[in-house]
Amino acid sequence: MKRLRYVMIGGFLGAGKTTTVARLARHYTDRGLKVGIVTNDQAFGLVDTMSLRAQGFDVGEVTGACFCCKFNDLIGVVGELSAEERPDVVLAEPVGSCTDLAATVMEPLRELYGHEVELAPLAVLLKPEHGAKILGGQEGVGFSPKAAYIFLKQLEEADVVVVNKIDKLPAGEVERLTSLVRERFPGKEVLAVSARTGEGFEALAVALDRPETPRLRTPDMDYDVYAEGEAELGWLNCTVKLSTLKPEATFELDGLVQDYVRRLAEACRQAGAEPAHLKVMVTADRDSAIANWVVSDVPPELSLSSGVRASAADLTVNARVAVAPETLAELVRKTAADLAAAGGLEHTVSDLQSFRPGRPMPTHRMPIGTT
Ligand SMILES: Nc1nc2c(ncn2[C@@H]2O[C@H](COP(=O)(O)OP(=O)(O)OP(=O)(O)O)[C@@H](O)[C@H]2O)c(=O)[nH]1
Ligand SMILES: [Mg+2]
Repeated sequence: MKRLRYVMIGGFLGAGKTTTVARLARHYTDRGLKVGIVTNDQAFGLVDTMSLRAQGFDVGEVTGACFCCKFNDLIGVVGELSAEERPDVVLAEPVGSCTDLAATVMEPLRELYGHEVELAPLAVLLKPEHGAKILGGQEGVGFSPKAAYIFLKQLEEADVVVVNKIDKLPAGEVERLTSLVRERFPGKEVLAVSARTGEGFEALAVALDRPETPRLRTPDMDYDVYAEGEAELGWLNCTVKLSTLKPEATFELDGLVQDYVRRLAEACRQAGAEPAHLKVMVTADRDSAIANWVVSDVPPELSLSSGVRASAADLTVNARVAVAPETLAELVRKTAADLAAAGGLEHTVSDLQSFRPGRPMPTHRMPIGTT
């Protein structure tokens, strides 16, 4: 039987993994391949799963911890995606604060499931908003060096580093980021793409079609620094239900989700809290819109517009911000109340989970090569 091809797209929070996964899924589907997608989060209630399903993709999710700590769940979810018809390609998006994937996910997949699964090279997206500062050794990144350690470790273990969002980078910035990556990681393959426009995707698809690059050694990984870097982030998922007081009254979904994210971004800014990624999806029946905030010095944006009005809607809030989770929960609740008051809406907050990610405890960590 032909082996299923496992394509994992890593990269920091807000780097553009889900946007890339959706574009690659269309690329493979257009070529007649059956595609399955696996999303991943520390909590449940994922914007990524909802948005990819809304685009018509077959999506399974691993929730509650990263792939490495829930390796058997990953295998189970891939099995479920194969229940009716085995996918040719599985696109997997790990949690954006997760690293050491080569030793904890790829090597175990090869060792234990190599007869069923074939591995594509590990592509890691470089988030330019934080990457330029971290790679350039600039002060005021907004995160401590421990979170920056994770960012750099993700790039270090990549077979191919992919500078994303080139559509919005000023002239010369792609070259600067590419040389910063090459200086730090000599010999690394670096590509440049826009997951939004599709620029550079032919080269990415070619790179992903190659056999996996043989790895020579297990990466050095300081799990204390990794754990402390991850725990710097407040992590919050919840749902906010909103409805007009009079059933005949309506609001714009796009305006509502933008207003919420702008207000929450402003509240985080005032608390001095750097976002890794704040994403909020609004849904009413089958319509949805998404607003995102990925770095403190650039305002939030609408990444998916619905163009519709409704009298009731749900906001799914996924916030990963460098602030205490209790503070984040307060800000999320208060912003929901303020939004409702300003629009004359009723609101309820439910399914709120807020925490600092726990220490990563991989199911497997397998040595690579001979060292
Ligand atoms: N301008 C531009 N924006 C992009 C591009 N790719 C992604 N984005 C935006 O960056 C934000 C984050 O994109 P996602 O695809 O959700 O990023 P992610 O890596 O999946 O984020 P997490 O799952 O939270 O780690 C969204 O606002 C996207 O629209 C791109 O190529 N160009
Ligand atoms: Mg994502």
